[in-house]
Amino acid sequence: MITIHHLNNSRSQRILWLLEELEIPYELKFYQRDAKTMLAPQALRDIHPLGKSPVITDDKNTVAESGAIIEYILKNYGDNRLRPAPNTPEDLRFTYWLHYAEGSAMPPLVLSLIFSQAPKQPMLFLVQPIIKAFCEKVLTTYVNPQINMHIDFMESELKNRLWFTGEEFSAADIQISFPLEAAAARGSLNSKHPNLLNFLERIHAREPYKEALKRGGAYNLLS
Ligand SMILES: N[C@@H](CCC(=O)N[C@@H](CS)C(=O)NCC(=O)O)C(=O)O
Repeated sequence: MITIHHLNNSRSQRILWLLEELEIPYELKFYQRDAKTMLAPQALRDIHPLGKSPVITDDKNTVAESGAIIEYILKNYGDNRLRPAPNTPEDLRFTYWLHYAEGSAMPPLVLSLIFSQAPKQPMLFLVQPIIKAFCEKVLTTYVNPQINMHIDFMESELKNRLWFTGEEFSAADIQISFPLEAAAARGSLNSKHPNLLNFLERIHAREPYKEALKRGGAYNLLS
């Protein structure tokens, strides 16, 4: 049976949701972030050297990295569900979004978190205004425009299709949900993004999504 090593309030929530969608039984092992650093505990590094969540174990296999985990689950347990038929335009889009979520959409969101939190860290009183001004500059000249560019792109991609791969819901929608939920939680989505807001509404209404939340516990991407 698949075991999900689940860090609270993390990307791991997507894997619970995927398994709920596929109706595949799984075991959950909970790990708590350090309250100060927000980092995962050593116990998760005992499962995989990077100690990042999600990570799953299944028989002799340990699989890390959300996209790789999704591919592993679909390949071994999916029975062709939640992915388009091979060699179709939808299949190409599926692969694109599966990689895009972590490879392109997440980096500016992570930078945003780092540069907005950095000035709040304890530091010498005299350097604080300099650090604050520097972080502000990085955010306004690079990070925020990048986030907006990605959000506008994703918004336009849902203009003529219901889901990111096409008319059918797929595991790529699960993968892309995390950057979108993070962007929404940090106030980057607004009335200029009706398609993305509608996408979030539709995924939140899915029973397997709700069931995964019940099992995974608190999910607050702002913290
Ligand atoms: N690209 C990786 C990112 C994994 C990642 O950074 N996970 C975060 C949780 S959302 C984590 O484990 N943070 C705790 C830490 O870095 O110690 C994936 O999608 O699996």
